[in-house]
Amino acid sequence: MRLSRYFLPVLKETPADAQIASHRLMLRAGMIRQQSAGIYSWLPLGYKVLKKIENIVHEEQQRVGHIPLLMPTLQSADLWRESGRYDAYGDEMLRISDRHGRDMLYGPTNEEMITDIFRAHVGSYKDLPLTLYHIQWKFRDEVRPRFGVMRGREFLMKDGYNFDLTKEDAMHAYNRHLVSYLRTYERMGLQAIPMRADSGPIGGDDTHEFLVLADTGESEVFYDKGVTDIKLGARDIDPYNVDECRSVMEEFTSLYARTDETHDAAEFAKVPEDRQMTARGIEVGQIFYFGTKYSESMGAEVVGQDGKKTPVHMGSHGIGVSRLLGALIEANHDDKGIIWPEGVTPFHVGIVNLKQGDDEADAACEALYKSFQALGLDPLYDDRKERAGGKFATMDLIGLPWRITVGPRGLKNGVVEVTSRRSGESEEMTPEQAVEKVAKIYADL
Ligand code: 5CA
Repeated sequence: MRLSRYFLPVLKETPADAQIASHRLMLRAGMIRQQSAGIYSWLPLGYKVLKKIENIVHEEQQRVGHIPLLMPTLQSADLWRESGRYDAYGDEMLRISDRHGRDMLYGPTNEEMITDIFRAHVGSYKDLPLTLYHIQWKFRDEVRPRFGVMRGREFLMKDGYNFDLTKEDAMHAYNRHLVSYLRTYERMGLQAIPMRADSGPIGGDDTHEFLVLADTGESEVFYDKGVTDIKLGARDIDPYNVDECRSVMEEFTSLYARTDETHDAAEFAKVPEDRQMTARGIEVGQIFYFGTKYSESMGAEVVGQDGKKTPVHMGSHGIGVSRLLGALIEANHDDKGIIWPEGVTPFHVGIVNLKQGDDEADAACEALYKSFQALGLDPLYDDRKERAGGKFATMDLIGLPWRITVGPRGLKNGVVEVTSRRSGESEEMTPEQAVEKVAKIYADL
């Protein structure tokens, strides 16, 4: 993309009503525009990152055998009356009626709808296990929407639902989700710690939230310092292997780590004092096992091996896809702007032409631009007739991890400058070496 032809409405002023860095930076970098409280348009740069995050979530879900589908945002109230949640859900649910006076709602989650799909099409234990998921917009009429996309009213969520014959099978699905979530967050360059939590309106006793530690997080968390040392890394876990998934679950959840909802001071006191940590965290996901709560009330049954009908065991598993942008920026920024991890950056590399209109500089930039494209990479070429300082400030604000600066002086010596956004360090090299260096970084991801 050439910046002169792109739509990047960068703001010069810091928006006064944005209280935290990620919200400020998303507005300033022209990623989002608020349309009403907690409801945003995703401008091209924000939309690009949102799609990258979605793609990672899709890939990691499908890697462990979960199957994508797409359910609508609007749901019939009657489905929710069956489970008893239509009245129980309270004011967070946006209730609408259509022209025929039928009660509808904008889905805050999809347990009822997926259970309806299941009961209509699945009748035998032979079709289990089954995990279906989608990535779809949700609406929750939050009392205090704030911090931009972090606590929106309309937000994008990945929600997945497992159907199993027994509790034991459903706990394997739970553990498998934990493994896939850990990998998903790590691929984005984030550490999200599973913590014992409260299940709220979803229900059930077994639930873990995934928290990214950040001072601006909304949850208070208590944990054993040791949990921050555990990483999934490049381990190759077989998602169908019950013992392997269980052992990852045990490894990641045996040390003390809880949100304020389930915090137990007496248990916490047993953690060695120098390892007792209290901090704040951003909840980027949650997994639940709730047994037969929905299958019993809604009649989602299968015929078992013994020929008898039995309600299926279920769980639901969510990732806050749009919230992740906020969490990523909270964890990766400095006073100049965003610093995208390579895994989610909107463009792989920025090309800054210091002297637009200079034949040699223009030609060198064009050549770099085409070389990156030929390698399947996505460069952003700042080809505007702007001062160098302004170009650098824009690149720093939007946070591309790598920048190549091209100017007549360097070109005289046959070199361009490659700068890391994260370290700020620059290196001179030939344009060919610059392409090779950046291409290798992305190939190694
Ligand atoms: N049905 C279950 C799992 S599929 C469910 O709804 N879980 S949840 O309530 O925990 O939501 C899943 C994730 O969505 C949360 O972990 C959080 O990251 C994200 N989320 C929840 N509410 C909001 C909100 N108002 N704005 C942005 N993201 C949100």
